[in-house]
Amino acid sequence: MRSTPVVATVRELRAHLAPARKAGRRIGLVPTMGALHEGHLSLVRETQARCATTVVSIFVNPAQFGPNEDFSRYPRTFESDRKKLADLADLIFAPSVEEMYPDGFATRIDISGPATAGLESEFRPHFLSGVATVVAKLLIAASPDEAMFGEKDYQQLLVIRRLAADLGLPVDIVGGTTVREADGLAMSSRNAYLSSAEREIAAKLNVVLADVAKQVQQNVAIPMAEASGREALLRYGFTSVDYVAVRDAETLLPRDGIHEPARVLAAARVGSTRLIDNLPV
Ligand code: PAJ
Repeated sequence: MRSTPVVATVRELRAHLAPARKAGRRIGLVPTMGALHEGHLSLVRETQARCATTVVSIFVNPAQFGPNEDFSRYPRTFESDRKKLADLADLIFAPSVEEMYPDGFATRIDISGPATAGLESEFRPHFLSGVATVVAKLLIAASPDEAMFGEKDYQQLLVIRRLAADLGLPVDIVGGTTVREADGLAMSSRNAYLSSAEREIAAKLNVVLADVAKQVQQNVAIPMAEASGREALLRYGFTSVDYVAVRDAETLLPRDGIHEPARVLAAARVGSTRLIDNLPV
């Protein structure tokens, strides 16, 4: 097994990538916060299939966590992440907080408009601008030809597409399908927080989303389908529901017609663990 080299500074990252860039070989980046699971690895495999050089970044980004969120207890499993990436990635970029946010750091990227209207923005006001800020920094640091993000975090994916388009970043933003456990639960680093009783409840999230999607296909009015999804989650034992929403799949606005593709998205808590998921309608 070939272990993947690790760099911790932007300077080393650029030095490592310089030969590939000079030779015109395609570079792909997969940004992650570590605690890698099959969902992350599927993005790495897909990137590897298209690119000559695949970089995986591992950085638990403080800017995207709210003051009462799980930044300090977020799982950090670097050694096992590194093993999972052996033979799979060509380079790991694992910067420190000081490398990404040195003393005096004062820039924050704020994205307004439909992609950030409601949903995660309403319940995690720091989140999307924290993501946009770090992803912009990662894209500038690695200057990849493409970067891959999961549909699991659907609003995040749309915001990153907006960011790249608005800043004119010369990078293809590629979406990857959600990888699920056998019972349909979307893989997530946060699933590690769940007790076995909570884990059973969590598996209902995608079941409820599929049911809401089916109702919409059968022309049930959207507010009714959303309300029934919310009630179903509470009935199955979710502690609280932030949202169950049917939105336009491209703008994330409430749909004004029935013909545009739609997406059903939800965020709910089991105990103190917040889970999100989404499905196409
Ligand atoms: P993280 O939650 O570690 O996820 C890294 C990437 O893996 C994201 O693009 C996410 O959408 C994708 N991913 C997570 N679970 C997945 C699954 N079950 N199937 C497919 N892809 C999945 O998302 C972040 O980190 C951060 O916000 C980040 C983009 C790295 C910025 O800090």
